[in-house]
Amino acid sequence: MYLSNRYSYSVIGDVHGCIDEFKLLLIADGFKIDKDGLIRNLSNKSIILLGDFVDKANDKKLTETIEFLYKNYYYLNRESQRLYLIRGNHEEMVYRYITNKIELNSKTIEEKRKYYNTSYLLEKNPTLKSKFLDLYKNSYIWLKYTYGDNFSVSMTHAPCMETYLTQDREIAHKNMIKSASRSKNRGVSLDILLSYLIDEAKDNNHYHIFGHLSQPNIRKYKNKICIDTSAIYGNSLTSAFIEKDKIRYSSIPFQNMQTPATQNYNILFNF
Ligand SMILES: [Mn+2]
Repeated sequence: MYLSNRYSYSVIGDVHGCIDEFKLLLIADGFKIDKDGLIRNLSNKSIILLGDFVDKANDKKLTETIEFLYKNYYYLNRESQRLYLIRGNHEEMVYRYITNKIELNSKTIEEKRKYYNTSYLLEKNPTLKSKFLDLYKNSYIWLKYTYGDNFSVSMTHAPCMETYLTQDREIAHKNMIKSASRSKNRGVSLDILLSYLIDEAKDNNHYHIFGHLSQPNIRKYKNKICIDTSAIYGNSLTSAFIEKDKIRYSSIPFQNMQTPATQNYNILFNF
């Protein structure tokens, strides 16, 4: 979906239930949150979530995140669309589990337990489940912003090959939602696993911003930018703010309002 450049955009990386950091990041980007939890002070600013707002966090924080997004989705988009959701692999898998699109066997039950804890929360809370399903159905696979001939930003949850980027075939959608699995390629460096990112990177201002890869900081090589800075792993939540033909970044450190998840970083553009 193509975005109007009459607005500026706060593009936010993988939230994974980090609702406290998410609200602080919105405030850092000039928004206000009123006592009813509604996002205010928009002027010409819009918000884009890059996907993976569910899983890894605890039930309380996941509930708060879904409620906050749902409420603001309908509040902010009442006249024109100002809050956009891009679909991440976690939304996709939770959707498939809670709508019985995954055949349950010992392997899929183990994966559900290990990676997709939001599924259990939604299965015991039908109201929250219907809100999640509504947000899921309203999510985009890709968004693209253009400003003049020499500046654009394509946004997807996962990094992907250029042949798939902003394409609307099923295989392209799959690749924009999830890249090669790190858990299935343990010990392989990301720069080898995703070598196409380095091969296809260009020194121009046609950027691809993505999340998904949980990094220790913003990772940038030429026009390829990863803004998943591992909030739920105790690091920080990052936004890329796009205004005209400029991008600036803000980060909010993990606030210790919940137990962080653990992982080892496998660093992208590690050269
Ligand atoms: Mn992801």
